[in-house]
Amino acid sequence: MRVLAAALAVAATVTTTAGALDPEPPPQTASVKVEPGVSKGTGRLTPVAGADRLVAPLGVDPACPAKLRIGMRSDARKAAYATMRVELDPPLTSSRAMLTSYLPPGYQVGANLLVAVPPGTAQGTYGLRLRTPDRTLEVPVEVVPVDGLDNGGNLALRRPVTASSQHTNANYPPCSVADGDRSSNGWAGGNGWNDATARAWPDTLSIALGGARQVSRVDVYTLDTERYPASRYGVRDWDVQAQVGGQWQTVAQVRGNTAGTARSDFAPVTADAVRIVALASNGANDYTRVIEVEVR
Ligand SMILES: [Ca+2]
Repeated sequence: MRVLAAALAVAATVTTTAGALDPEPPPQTASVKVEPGVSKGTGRLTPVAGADRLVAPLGVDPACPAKLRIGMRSDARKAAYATMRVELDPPLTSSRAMLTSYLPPGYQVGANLLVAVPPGTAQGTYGLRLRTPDRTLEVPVEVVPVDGLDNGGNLALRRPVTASSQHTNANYPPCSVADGDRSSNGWAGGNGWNDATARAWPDTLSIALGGARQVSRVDVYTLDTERYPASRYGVRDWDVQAQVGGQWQTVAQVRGNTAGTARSDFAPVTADAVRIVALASNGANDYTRVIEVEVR
C-alpha cells in the first residue's frame, strides 16, 4: 500500500513536471523582417508603409498603442547599409526613431512602428514622415477619441478590457483583444492575451462597451497559426456573458471548438459589457489564448 502511494506520488510529480516543460508558445515573429525582391537598379532607397494613414485612438491603454508596418526597399545595384529616419509630430511618440538594415539589391526591410498618444493630446491630424536619403513618405496620423472611431460595427473596438490574470513572461496585454488586429501573427508580441493560470479555470476577459448597447453577436479569435494551430493551442470551451442591468447573464455557449474563429449569435440584449468565461483549451498546455473579440 505504501509502495503504491509512493508510485502515485511519483506519477503525479512527473505529470506536473511534463506540464511545466511544455511552456506557452514563444514569440514567433520578429518585429523586423527582411524579404527578397527584384531591384529596379535605380539606386533609390524607397520608404514604404502598410497603410496610407494611421488612426491613433485617444485614451486607450498605453499597452496597446496604434501600430503601423513601415519599411524601405532598395533598388540599388549592390548591397549596402540602408537607413531611414522616422519623424513624428509631438506630442505623439514612436517606438523607433530610425530603421537601419543591411540590404542586398531588391530587398525590403519591414518593422512595426508603435505610435503612442499621451493623455491630453488634442484631436487632429499629426505628421509622420519616413525619410531615406532619396525620398520622404508622409503618413498622416489621425488622433480621434474612441467614440469617434470608425469601428465598422464592432462595439468592442478599442474599448477597455480587463482580464482575470495576465501572463508576464511576454507581452500579452488584455487590451490587445480589442485592438482591431485579428491576426495570430505577432503572438507574444502584443497582439493577444494569455492568462497566467495554467490548467486552472475559469479565466475571464471582460470588455466594457462605453455605455448600454444592443448586442446579439460575439466573435472570438483564438491563437491559430500553422505552427500553433487552434486545435492544439486555442480555446475549446467558453461561455459568452452580457452584463444587463448590472447582472452577468450567459447568452451563448461554445463547446469543443477547434477553429481559429468562433461566432456566437444570440437574442439581442442591451448590455454595458460583454465577457468571455473560458473553461478549457485544447491540448495539455492549457492556457487561454485570445487574439481578438468582436461584439455586434
Ligand atoms: Ca488583437
